[in-house]
Amino acid sequence: NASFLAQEDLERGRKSELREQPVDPKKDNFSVLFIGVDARPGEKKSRSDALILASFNKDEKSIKMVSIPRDSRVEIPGHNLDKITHAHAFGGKDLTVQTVENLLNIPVDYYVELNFKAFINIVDALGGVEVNSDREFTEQDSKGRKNAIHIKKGVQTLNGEEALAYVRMRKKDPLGDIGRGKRQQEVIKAIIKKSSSLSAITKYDDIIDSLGKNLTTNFSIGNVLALQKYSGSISSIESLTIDGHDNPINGTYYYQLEEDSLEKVSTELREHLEYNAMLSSNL
Ligand code: C30
Repeated sequence: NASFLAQEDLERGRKSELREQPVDPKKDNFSVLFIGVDARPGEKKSRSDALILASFNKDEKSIKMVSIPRDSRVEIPGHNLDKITHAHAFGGKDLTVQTVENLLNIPVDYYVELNFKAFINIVDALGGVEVNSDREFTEQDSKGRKNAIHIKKGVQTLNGEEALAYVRMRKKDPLGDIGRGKRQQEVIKAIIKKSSSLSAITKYDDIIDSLGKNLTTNFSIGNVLALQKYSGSISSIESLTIDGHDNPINGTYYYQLEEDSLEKVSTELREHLEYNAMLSSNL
């Protein structure tokens, strides 16, 4: 396979510190953290604008996803309480992964870090994605041209630029970054759906070749091809929400995640990964 995939292990190596063994997406349940950045992946000083953790259960063929709002006030290892978006600026994907593991007490087995360009290329290579917008709005395009993108209300197929605008918009939604997180999850679902309907495996080579350094991941090419087979058999994709509320502190806007809700989501994801079961079987 001649495709180039910017594969990069985390500093910790293949295995999460919360795992006894590395997981193999071909035969184990696993988790993936999607990290959307407004920079080149690997550039450490940038913040992350989108953080979505997904768990995959191989027997149920199901996926659960949760968005972590970027202003969530959380403990960043070595940096006390701060916005989770800053974990990336302090320590890139490594610290972002550690922060999410620490917050939810769940191993993050894989990450996919991508920027605008990779996102646009993926959506375009798939021939667009279908969404159902709950509102009509205009948004800037990737070059910063104001109101260059027009999203209608209702079901429509978005190309790469349109899909990017769809997942970036927050100011015209009363739910702000929370509403934006929902649109991001909707688009991930649409991408999974669309990619499963593609028969030609060469499409994947095209996609991977188009990514260059705009997407980095610790999945191998072999993993990605295995996942592509998986995508056709996914039976359900469920969205979970961590409840929270606005919490400005000394003039800085933070989002306070609610402890009960955090606990509930953590438990649900752990069960979905059968993470406890795996630990006890190793005792
Ligand atoms: C391994 C492989 C190949 C595959 C794995 C399998 C799968 C399923 C792969 C799928 C991978 C994908 C495509 C995952 C999707 C993950 C997502 C949803 C990524 C999101 C897109 C992305 C790359 C980055 C995040 C973009 C976001 C959310 C925001 C950045 C506002 C400022 C100050 C103003 C500014 C204003 C707006 C839009 N902008 O956009 O503009 O920086 O947003 O809210 O920070 O800025 O506020 O007031 O200056 O104009 O309102 P932004 P902001």
